[in-house]
Amino acid sequence: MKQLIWIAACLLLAGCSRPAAESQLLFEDAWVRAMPPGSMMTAGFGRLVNNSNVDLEITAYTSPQFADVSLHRTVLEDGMSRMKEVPTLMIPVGSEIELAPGGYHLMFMQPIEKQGDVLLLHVDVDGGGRFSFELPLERR
Ligand SMILES: [Cu+2]
Repeated sequence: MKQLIWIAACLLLAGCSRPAAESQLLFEDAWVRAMPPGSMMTAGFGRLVNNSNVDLEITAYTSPQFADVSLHRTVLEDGMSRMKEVPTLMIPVGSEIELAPGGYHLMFMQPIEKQGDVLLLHVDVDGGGRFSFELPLERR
């Protein structure tokens, strides 16, 4: 039954081209830092888990609430902390990638509409699948 609901939600949201059983991506413990008034960007964290039976390569992130969403990684270069965009992210079968302060993180930039309590995030994977997540905005 859970599977059926997932498929229905998936079709409703974006028209996935693959059945749910073939490609399942989870976003565990996901949260987005609540934005102070006037702020133009924020960051999201959690664990992206490949629960499917194929490797998943993430190729795009979008949200109806932001004009620009991308994956960044904070790296140390010459003792300086810098953020670099990560255009694609491969998550092998059965593995997970942690997004945490100081490492990988989602950057949400150029807010389009009022944020409320929840952000909608679409994650596109190579081959045409799309996964959608609702991420809570939290003050941490
Ligand atoms: Cu960043």
